[in-house]
Amino acid sequence: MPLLAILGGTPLFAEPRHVGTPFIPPRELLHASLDEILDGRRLSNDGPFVRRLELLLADRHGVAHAVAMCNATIAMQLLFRAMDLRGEIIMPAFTFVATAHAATWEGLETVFVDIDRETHCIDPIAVANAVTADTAAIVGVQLWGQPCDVERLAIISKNADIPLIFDAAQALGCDCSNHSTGLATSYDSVASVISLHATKIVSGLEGGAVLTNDDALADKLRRMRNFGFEDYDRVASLGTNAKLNEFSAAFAIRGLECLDDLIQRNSRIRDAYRECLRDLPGVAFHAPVKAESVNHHYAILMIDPGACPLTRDELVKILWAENVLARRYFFPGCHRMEPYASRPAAQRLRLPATDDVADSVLALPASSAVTVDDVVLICQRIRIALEMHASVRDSIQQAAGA
Ligand code: T4K
Repeated sequence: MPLLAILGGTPLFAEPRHVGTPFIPPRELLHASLDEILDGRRLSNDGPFVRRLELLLADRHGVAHAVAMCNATIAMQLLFRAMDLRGEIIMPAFTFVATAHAATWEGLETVFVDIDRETHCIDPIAVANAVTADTAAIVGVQLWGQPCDVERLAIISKNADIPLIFDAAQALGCDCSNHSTGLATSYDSVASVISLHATKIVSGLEGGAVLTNDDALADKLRRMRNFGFEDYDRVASLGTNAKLNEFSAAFAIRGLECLDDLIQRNSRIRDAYRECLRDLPGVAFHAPVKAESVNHHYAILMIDPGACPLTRDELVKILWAENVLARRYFFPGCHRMEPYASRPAAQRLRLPATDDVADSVLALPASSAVTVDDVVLICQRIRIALEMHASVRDSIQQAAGA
């Protein structure tokens, strides 16, 4: 049995295994795209690669428009502004903080609601209870690339006549139907935002896009991302610079060409984790409800504090010592981060499912970061750590006291 690194053994990996290792498309193809960009001398401002990327993204997700932007956070901000939202915006607290920041940056009041313990996505009942006369929009987050409860959220949105938006930053390529990113053609005024950040399944180094079937909204967003220009000389409205550059677009196109292979590879990683972690006390591999419609870009463990002999945070330390840089996504929940935590409303806020999930979730290296063989070794170390929990805990406590 190998000696754990936290007990003085050699770390499992010489080089760190990150959760977010970017996928690099084949270099010769990237070089060819770069040459084409350099030869054409069109580097930005709605160039041919951005236009092609937009067509590919719209096609892949079955929507009329994809409006590419410099990242998903800015894309959300522009979307909120383009929709002229004012007042409160309902969203889960269990999300990457960008969801909340984008709304706050645009002057909206975030109303955090709880999540479903199984899916980790926003709880439609909590949403229905949070709707007030001041509600401007509902934001569902497609966490871990899973569609949240789109149907029930759409009913709430329709009944209350409140637009429904999806933060689908993690959901690129999830299912090819319109539900892939939460966008359903049958519901008006709905848009989804995907991310092309370096850590995402398909990356443009940085990047994002708004997906929508609303022609007027797409036109408005295209103007807004380019200083409000309507044509060469005419500025029609307030705008900013949220454009995606040509190299980012080309990088993302090359990634999209590999997307189906990536999803298949991710599924094999998922299966390996699930198989190797079976029967471990208090450790559960998070299974999306509709596995066939998910990109499996994230490998999420749930550590049950009542049943697992080690805490989630002890496991993080053990894994980091092995150079397995597992992450506590998304601890501690947006409602416990600034500027939200010190707001008066936060003192009264009770989000038990969010708090429990945020305390027990552990994201493991997945996707491009690991091979199936790596997964087997990582799980072996977790198994050993649980078996030797008493000495491991002693060692962690001694290190903390030193
Ligand atoms: N909504 C949701 C639900 C999101 O998850 C996100 C982004 C957004 C909105 C906003 O989308 P963007 O505006 O970013 O397009 C990372 C990413 O920065 C962030 O994009 C992502 N979610 C979030 C889940 O993860 P951090 O703070 O955890 O990143 P960082 O720098 O710690 O990187 C993660 C790991 O990846 C590290 O272990 C190192 C490794 N890595 C990272 C980069 C950037 C690499 O190996 N190479 C790299 O180039 O937020």
